[in-house]
Amino acid sequence: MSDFGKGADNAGGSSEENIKHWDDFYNEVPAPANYAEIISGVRKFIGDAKLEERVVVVTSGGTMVPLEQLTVRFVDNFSSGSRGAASTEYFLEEGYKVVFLNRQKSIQPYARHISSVLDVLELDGGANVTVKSCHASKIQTVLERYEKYKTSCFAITYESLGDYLWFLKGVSTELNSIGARGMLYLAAAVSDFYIPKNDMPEHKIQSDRRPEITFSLVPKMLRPLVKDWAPEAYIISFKLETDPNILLQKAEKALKLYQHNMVIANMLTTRKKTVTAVERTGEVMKIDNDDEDKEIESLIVNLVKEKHSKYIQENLTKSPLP
Ligand code: 9Z3
Repeated sequence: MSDFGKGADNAGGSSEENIKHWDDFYNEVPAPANYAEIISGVRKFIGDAKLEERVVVVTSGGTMVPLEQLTVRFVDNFSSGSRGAASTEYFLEEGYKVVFLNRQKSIQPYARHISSVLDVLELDGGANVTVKSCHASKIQTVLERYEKYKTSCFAITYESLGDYLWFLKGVSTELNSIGARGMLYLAAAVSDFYIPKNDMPEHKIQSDRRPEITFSLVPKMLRPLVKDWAPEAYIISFKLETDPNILLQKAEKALKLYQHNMVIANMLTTRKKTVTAVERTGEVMKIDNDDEDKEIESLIVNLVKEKHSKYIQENLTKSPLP
């Protein structure tokens, strides 16, 4: 439990006064059915990391918020999962172990380079299935990279906001066991709104009248994440806006409020070309990608790896290894 009292937990502006405490959210939303099994797998995966190895938790994809208990309709946050999948590959190549917390059916590392099986395979003489020769060398390169790194990646899938937040809490608590060598890279697009179970109709909303849907505000989970779950880790959140005039100020406000290590600010329309990283130290770093053969995630991962190295060094000086 953090040192913030329940009343002040969500402090930071009058607009946040109506937000529930995060404990109430977890009491109200059931954990995913496979939660205990997944978290014990994560514990082993992180526990097996060698002393010199780093682990990053990459979150990826949008969260789904159901409108009905027997869900036919839902609202979704925009994210294809491209940022998370590409970043995962670059982290693996930089020697990180990766816990990839991703939305079901979102873009996947390595698989993203290969088009649909129906495009790459063909019936050879009517009996055997073979890879079309024009795709063979690319598929071979991707498979080689996948084989090399697959044991360094632990994938968890979620669909709803509730499942995402349960896994985030469990995984980040496990990550804290390796201290400063852990990093959280929160690229998932997480809903700010949800409907508590008691306010949600059981059955499909009928269309004989205009629906009245009232959302509640989701507690700001970055607060307990930084204070209680993974206080030792290097924590990076992403800030997504559509209005360029508020982007940087929102990023700076988040850093001030939650006291984590970095916010990477991006605009919906230009997110693949330019992002701005703001560190808690006040340093502002613009990353532009003008090279069509490069992905911006390779530049982002280079930068955050460098900052993470510095953070590990600083923490070693604070409490050197025995
Ligand atoms: C991001 O800003 C990601 O960069 C994108 C990536 C979702 C834009 P794609 O998956 O897109 O490559 O298609 N993620 C964070 C979005 C978010 O929900 N941030 C919250 C906010 O902005 C704070 S945690 O308030």
